[in-house]
Amino acid sequence: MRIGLVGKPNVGKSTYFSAATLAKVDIANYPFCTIEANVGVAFIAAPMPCPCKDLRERLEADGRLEPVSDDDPRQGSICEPRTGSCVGYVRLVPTFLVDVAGLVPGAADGRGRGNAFLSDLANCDALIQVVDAAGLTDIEGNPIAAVEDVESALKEETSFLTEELDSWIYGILDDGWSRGSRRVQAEGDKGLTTFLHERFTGLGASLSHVLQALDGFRNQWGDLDTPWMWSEEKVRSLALHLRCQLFPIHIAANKADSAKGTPWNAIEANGIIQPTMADMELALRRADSGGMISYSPGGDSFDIVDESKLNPAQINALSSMKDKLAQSGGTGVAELLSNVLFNALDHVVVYPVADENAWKDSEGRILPDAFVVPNGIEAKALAYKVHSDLGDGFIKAVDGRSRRIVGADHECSDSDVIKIHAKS
Ligand SMILES: Nc1nc2c(ncn2[C@@H]2O[C@H](COP(=O)(O)OP(=O)(O)OP(=O)(O)O)[C@@H](O)[C@H]2O)c(=O)[nH]1
Ligand SMILES: [Mg+2]
Repeated sequence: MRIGLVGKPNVGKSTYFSAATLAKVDIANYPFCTIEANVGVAFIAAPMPCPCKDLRERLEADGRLEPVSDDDPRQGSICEPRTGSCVGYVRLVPTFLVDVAGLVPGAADGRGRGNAFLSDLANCDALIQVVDAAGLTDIEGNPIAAVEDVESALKEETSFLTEELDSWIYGILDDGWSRGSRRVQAEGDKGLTTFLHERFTGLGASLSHVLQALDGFRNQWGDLDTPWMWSEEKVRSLALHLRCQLFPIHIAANKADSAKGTPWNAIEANGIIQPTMADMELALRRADSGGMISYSPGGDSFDIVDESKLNPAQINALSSMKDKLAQSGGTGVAELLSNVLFNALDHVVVYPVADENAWKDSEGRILPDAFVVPNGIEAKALAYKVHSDLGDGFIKAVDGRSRRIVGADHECSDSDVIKIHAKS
């Protein structure tokens, strides 16, 4: 999974990116050979407790494991994650985050980084547009004063990105339109569906994206009838419906700590809108990895490890952050990523194992892998994600919780533990 951060200059994209990808050293051993400069790995808490919680309960009940001790640094977790970490059964799973620079007017016409910018966006599974909800600076770098002005600036900013995407998609559509409409003449509605699907696979379009976009379009315009006669307005509207499917845009209303009121309520988006405080998240994560405080991303509070080691300025800064955090219920940074990944994209976490009883891999490690996959993924498709050999040789799978044998089309759900049997 790849989530792109986009927005005009100075809104806090890089701050958000650093905060979200700043992992404690002990969890940052993700094995990527090459990773582009603006790509990082964010560790996100799985929505359900790690299955090592159930495993521990089972082992304790059998008298094979002592109950958790008060001073257990892992607060009961007994899994051995190959990537990420697990403390108190909160399993952290990796996702790619991309800081996509270069949102300037006219990208669709090749201005700025132009098509390079747009294809960066197309490579992402979801987009988060970071906006400056405090109105600290306008396009020229001047502060915006009135709340209504911030509201209209936010509306302008968000519609600016969607309009850029709309014109880009319109360009692609317009380019092949005569061929597309000929296919409708020859093959009917089905022709248009196939044409759109082919035309936009490069941008990640699935058949269901296209069908849903056409549904929305039909609701607005009625039957598809004679596309070769359509006005530019009508083709542009189809582009808009496609964009809503291909690029749902979630909004990080950043700098919420300095915002007057809740100007983000004025924004309309076909995605999640979440107030965020990226620089506070960055400060808290740094203080946490420096051992000054103990803070879990997404938390609404933190503990100071040893107050006697801090100077008065540090204590002041921390206590003011603590107040703001309590008021807002968290910085919103981790929460937004988690909502995008698990709610908007409807993904779940599945744990493949080699031993369905002990929930270990072939080397005896407990629940080493946590895969982020589409909800309801079939067992065989999961096998392919683990290894192509496992997919090719797929025989059957075993549900590690019920110990039931299941077939290739068994749909996996959140927090499943799955053993895959394959011919070797
Ligand atoms: N008050 C406040 N300031 C923030 C917040 N997040 C970031 N900033 C500040 O906003 C300024 C710009 O942050 P960057 O992360 O560099 O912004 P950017 O969007 O990456 O900017 P470009 O790379 O120039 O496009 C910095 O001074 C940050 O400290 C926040 O949540 N609250
Ligand atoms: Mg930046």
